[in-house]
Amino acid sequence: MPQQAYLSLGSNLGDPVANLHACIGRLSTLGEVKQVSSFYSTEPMELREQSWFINCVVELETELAAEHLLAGIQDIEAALGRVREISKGPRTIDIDILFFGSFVIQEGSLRIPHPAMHERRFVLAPLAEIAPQLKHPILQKTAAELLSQLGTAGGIVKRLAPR
Ligand code: PH2
Ligand code: MG
Ligand code: MG
Repeated sequence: MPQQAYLSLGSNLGDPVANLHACIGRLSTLGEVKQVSSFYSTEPMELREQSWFINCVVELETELAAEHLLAGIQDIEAALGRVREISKGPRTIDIDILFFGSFVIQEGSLRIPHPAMHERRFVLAPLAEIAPQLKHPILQKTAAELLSQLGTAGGIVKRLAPR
C-alpha cells in the first residue's frame, strides 16, 4: 500500500534554492511528489554560528518501505554532493523524514516521527502550509496546532515569494 511521507529539505551551502530544486526533481525517483511547500529562509537552529538555511517540506507518496525510502534519500544526498560534515553544521542538502504515514518507527538511525520536528519552526511552518490538519501520531496534535504551540520559540522563518 502506498504511504504518504512528509520530508523536510534543507540547505545552507552553495546555491541552496538550486539544491532544493535539484533534490525535489530526484525525489520523483522514489515516489510521486504530491505537494511542495513554499521555500523559507530560516535562522540556523542548534548550531547557531552558520549561514541561514533554505527549508521546505515535500509530501511524497511512495510504495517503498521506510528503510528503503531512507536508503534512497541517502543516495540523493550523496548524489547532490553531501559529505559527512560536522553534526548540525553546514550542508549542501539534508533530507529528513518527518512522517511516514502514521507509523512510529525506532530502528537504529531511523526515527519516525522525526524526534525534534515539533520544536522547529523551519519544519512546522512549511508543514502546516501544505498539511495543517495532519496529526502527529505520538503527540496527537495537528501540524497547525504544533506550530501555534511554539509561541515565540523555534527560530525565525521568512517565507519567500513563490517561484
Ligand atoms: N538543520 C539542522 C540544524 N539546524 N537550522 C535550520 N534553520 N534549518 C535546518 O534545516 C537545520 C538547522 C540539522 O539538520
Ligand atoms: Mg536535519
Ligand atoms: Mg538529516
